[in-house]
Amino acid sequence: MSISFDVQRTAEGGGRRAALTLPHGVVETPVFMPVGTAASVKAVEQGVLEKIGPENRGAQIILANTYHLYLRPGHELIARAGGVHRFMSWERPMLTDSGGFQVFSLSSLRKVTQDGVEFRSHLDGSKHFFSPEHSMDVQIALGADIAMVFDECVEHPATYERTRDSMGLTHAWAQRSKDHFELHKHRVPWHEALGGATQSLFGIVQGGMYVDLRKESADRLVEMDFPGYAIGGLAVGEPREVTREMIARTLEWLPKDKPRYVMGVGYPDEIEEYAKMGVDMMDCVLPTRAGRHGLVFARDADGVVVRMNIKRKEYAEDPGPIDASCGCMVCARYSRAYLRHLFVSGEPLGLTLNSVHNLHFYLATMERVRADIAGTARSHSTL
Ligand code: PRF
Ligand code: ZN
Repeated sequence: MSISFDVQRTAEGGGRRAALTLPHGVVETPVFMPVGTAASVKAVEQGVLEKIGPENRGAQIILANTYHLYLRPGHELIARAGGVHRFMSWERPMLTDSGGFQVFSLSSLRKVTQDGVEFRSHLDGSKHFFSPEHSMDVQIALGADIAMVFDECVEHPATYERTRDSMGLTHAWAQRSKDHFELHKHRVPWHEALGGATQSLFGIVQGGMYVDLRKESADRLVEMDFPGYAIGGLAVGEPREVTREMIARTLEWLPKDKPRYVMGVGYPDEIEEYAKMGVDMMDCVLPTRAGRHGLVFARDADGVVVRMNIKRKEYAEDPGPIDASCGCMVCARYSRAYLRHLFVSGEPLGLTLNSVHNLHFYLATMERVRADIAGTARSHSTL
């Protein structure tokens, strides 16, 4: 079987615990997916990635980017290496984003037509063209467990007309993505090795910050019948209450028996909040990117999330860990003073240790939410 989603418990706020079974393993949701843009979670080695998080269970699923891997080293090279799992030696589940969002945020001189997007590489300025069909071919060659439809994430702010037109394009591209994917999905590098399993293609709801467009987008995608749905176009500069409102409304219109994924969020308290509302999957560069900038997350005595800047002078002789309540391998061993020294000295190890701690913090946050959902649901059902 290529995908199944088994909801085990739903709590009062809408949060649910489920098991998402994919060709490369089972993912317990709600889940946070570390971002491994270029087939690497920056500064963190796969062996470490398999051990971070509560009880050393590691990251359950990671994300990679079609746009980056297509440009370098090339999807055909990765297919010849056996697919992205084997290429990077990561045997657990993976998801690839379609390239749509990255083309819009990273490349220059884009020309968007009904057919697709012409763009210049952020690496060398070379010209390329992505269509829904091409994104599917690239994602099938890469061979993640979950592929995403090719979409357009409208800029923020955008007028109603601009957002409606962009959403129309996204819907046409979603149908074309699905049609092409269904025809060619058996070409995934591990098709035969994994007993005829294939990738699963998720749809992406757009519609900007307009509730009626969001509803239209959700309805349209549900009609197309995907095995899972993402909510895209959020966390693009809008106030947090708007993000929450768009997620809350959109969740109502998406099927309860399929995974729901909010793309590119967020701060630790946000991922906790959205998971409790019923979001099953999230990804974000924040824990790793912040770590590489010397920002580490911790909880104060009340459990409230705080951000620490490890390079601050006040930590120069601080013998304590980043967060005494954190169970990660960094907090078990290294002092704030040492981490500050590494960061200030530009030692690569500093970037690694900050990233490992932050990823652990995110995975531990999600583990707590999963436990909370189980607890709430239990007490609720015994009332
Ligand atoms: N579409 C795709 N990837 C994304 C987004 C989107 O809208 C976002 C929006 N936050 C992040 N990543 N394909
Ligand atoms: Zn830690």
